[in-house]
Amino acid sequence: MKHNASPLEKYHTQSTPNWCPGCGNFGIWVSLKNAIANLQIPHHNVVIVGDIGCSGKLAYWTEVNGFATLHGRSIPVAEGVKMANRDLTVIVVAGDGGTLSEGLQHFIHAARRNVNITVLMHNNQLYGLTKGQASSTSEKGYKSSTTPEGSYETPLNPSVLALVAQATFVAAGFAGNAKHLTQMIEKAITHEGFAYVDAYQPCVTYNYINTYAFYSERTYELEEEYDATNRVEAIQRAMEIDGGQKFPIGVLYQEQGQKTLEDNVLHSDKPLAKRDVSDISVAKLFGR
Ligand SMILES: Cc1ncc(C[n+]2csc(CCOP(=O)(O)OP(=O)(O)O)c2C)c(N)n1
Ligand code: SF4
Repeated sequence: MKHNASPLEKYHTQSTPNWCPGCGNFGIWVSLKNAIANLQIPHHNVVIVGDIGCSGKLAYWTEVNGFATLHGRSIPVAEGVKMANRDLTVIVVAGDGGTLSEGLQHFIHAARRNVNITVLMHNNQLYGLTKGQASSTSEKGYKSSTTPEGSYETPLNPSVLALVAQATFVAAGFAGNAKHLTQMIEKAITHEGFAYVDAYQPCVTYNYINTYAFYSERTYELEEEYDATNRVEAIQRAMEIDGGQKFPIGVLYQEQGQKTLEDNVLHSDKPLAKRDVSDISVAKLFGR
């Protein structure tokens, strides 16, 4: 590392990000590094599970443990990592395509299982890596190679989906407001249970609708007196984005004290990976 390295450079691998200049992924990356640094989690205790896409490449460039998975399969891999070693901080980085199309079922079931992982969704409202095709969160009218006349499908609302699937933590942030997004990621990581962060991420190359200016004009921070323990109110707030005009950012919902998947299945705080297996035999499974 250079002697004048910035505090976040310790999280850089030897490769340099090849995101397009100005891409919102940079703001999300800074926020994630800040959050890990602020929480003082040792590098070796963090696992970033990257989906396929511009978003998932974040895992290549961050100097913690990384796992590159298939498109839409980052959540089940993250669940497996957490179940094997519950001491690890497990963070999924994935796009709206991987999370809400290819991997939609995993998103819903991980939420209701309350597995203690963070899903950080880079929501650029399109398929970035494959050149801007419409995704589940694209605005109606969004034109791309697969929607030349403009998308006619109603976009999914990811936070509402997470809330209906019984997620115990749901927050939203904006890549152009790294200070706030850092706080959201910190709260998600420290939450005991499934945590979802919807990060609004401008794709400067393909998305001319959901730009930095679009979000700067439309995002607002939830008021101090907002009650984040009321799921119905959270759903109502999350639904504000449906008109494409108002985007609340902050912790929409948090429910503490629910058992996690690890609590329910492992019955021990000791990670599976660290248990003594010397007296366990699999011979019976093979009929011996
Ligand atoms: C199962 C599967 N379907 C399709 C692809 C092709 N593919 C690779 S990246 C990508 C788009 C990724 O979009 P998204 O998940 O939104 O992430 P982004 O690139 O926008 O960050 C697609 C369709 C694939 N690799 N695997
Ligand atoms: S295509 Fe879009 S999402 Fe992908 S790196 Fe470029 S600006 Fe970012």
